[in-house]
Amino acid sequence: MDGHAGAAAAEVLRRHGVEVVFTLSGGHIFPLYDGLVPRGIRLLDVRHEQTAAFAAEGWSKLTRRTGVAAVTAGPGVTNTVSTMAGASQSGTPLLVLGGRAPQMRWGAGSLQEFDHLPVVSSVTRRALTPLRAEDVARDVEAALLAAETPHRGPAFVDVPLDVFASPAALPEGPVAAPPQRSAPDARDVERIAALLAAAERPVVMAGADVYWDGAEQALQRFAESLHLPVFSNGLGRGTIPADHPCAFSRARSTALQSADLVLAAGTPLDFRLRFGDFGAARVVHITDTPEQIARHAQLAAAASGDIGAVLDALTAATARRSGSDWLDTLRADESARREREQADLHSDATPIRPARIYGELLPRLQRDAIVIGDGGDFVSYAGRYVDTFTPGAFLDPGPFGCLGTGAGYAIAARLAHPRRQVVLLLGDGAAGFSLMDFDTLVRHDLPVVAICGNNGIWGLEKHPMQAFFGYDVAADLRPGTRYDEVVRALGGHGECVSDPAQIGPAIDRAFASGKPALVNVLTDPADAYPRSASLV
Ligand SMILES: Cc1ncc(C[n+]2csc(CCOP(=O)(O)OP(=O)(O)O)c2C)c(N)n1
Ligand SMILES: [Mg+2]
Repeated sequence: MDGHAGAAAAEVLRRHGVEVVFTLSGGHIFPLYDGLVPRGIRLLDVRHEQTAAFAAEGWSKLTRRTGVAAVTAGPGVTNTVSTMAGASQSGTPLLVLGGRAPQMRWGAGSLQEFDHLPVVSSVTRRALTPLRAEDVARDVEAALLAAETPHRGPAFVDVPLDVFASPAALPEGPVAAPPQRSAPDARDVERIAALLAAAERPVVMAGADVYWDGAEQALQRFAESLHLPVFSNGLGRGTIPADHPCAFSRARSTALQSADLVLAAGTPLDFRLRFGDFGAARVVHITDTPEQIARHAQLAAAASGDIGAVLDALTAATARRSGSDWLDTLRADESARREREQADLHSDATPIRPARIYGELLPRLQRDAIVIGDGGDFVSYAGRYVDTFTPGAFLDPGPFGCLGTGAGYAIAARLAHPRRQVVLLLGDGAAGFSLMDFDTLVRHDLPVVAICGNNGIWGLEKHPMQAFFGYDVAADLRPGTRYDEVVRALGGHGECVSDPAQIGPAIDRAFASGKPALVNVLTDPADAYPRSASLV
């Protein structure tokens, strides 16, 4: 059967290069399936809609193209709301297609009848319900464009079942594309160039939008030509390879303490960046759209536009700086801090310290390995220790911080990059959100290696609650739970480790198994990630 609105929607996806749609079945979206199958667009079916949505979001983050999830009416859609909220905060293009109860009986109480738009409107850039079959293709394309137009984000379309199944012509003619980006304002560029030329201790913070704008080469030219130290966060990691002479990570606090200029490119000035307050340092904000420029911070200057174009303009406009003393100072600090990590990375303590897991994992990681973090403290250690050398290779949940991204992101990573290592770092608490979707990894033959830092607690909550209140509640999990046996029962490979010397061999066996694998490492619940105490 073809020629219905489901086929028209599928044809829009095909014309926009969509290769895979992440889904969990429901009758309301059968017409869409029926349109996707003959077009060769893969349907990757999961065990929970949150995984479908996280997989689509992960696909976007890995490929810089819009990921698509299709979910059924009512609960199928509401199960994707957290993902849309996260994608809207992190500016990740995402299209969620929802089923919807039939329009002809709207209000009469059909199964799963629910008006999604009021719920999803605040977490999407565009949310549409086409009520005529001939409008479905137009609305799906409009949603895709809204998702892809900077600053990007999620978009949503739900189609009533009777509309989806009604006859509709296939879209024809030119495929719509997001609007051209405007060049940065020349006066903004000049002002920032003057600040840069005058700065003695400038610091660059590179965030996700450097990646989204494909500005990694421009960033490196900028850093090299002006001798600028670059730190990165979130998806900005890897935009400058960790071993680049201008790339730093451990020296961050030293750099921010002594900096006289902080130039944040493509990242919000949020909690990860001290809300844009760096003491005496002047602050410059470079964003992909004017709306992203921080209103809460005191800025010395700002510029917006295609981030690669802004950085290239700054490289051209800024008088040459020598500045290598500053780089040398930071390099010495960076190296000393890396040296001091060695003891923890090789600690023989039992119970196992989480850092030891990284001491074993890092030498086993290939340069372009994709590392995914889903958890609390265990993933904070990943953020500290894992060096990223290629763009789009370190996935964290972003500033929204939603637990449960793990299996979805891992599914997307294995699909997007079939030949690269995919390592999923899971807290034991986080594991509970998505472990059942190891079934999806097994059914679709998507081998990834998960390492579960199993401390038997919600560590990132337990330790701070102790620190603030002197006791804790609702923060304990069962010690030693065999998450590895869960994965085995689902058809994957499982390892359980409590001896530090066995971590490395277990990781090796997990990679060699060629199956979705989980290495369950029982770690010390007393080990708390050292962070400054603050509830805000
Ligand atoms: C969906 C969701 N629920 C709750 C939280 C709050 N939260 C953040 S970290 C964390 C603890 C995570 O525990 P675990 O995954 O075991 O990692 P650990 O800190 O123990 O290493 C919790 C509950 C959250 N960020 N997201
Ligand atoms: Mg835990």
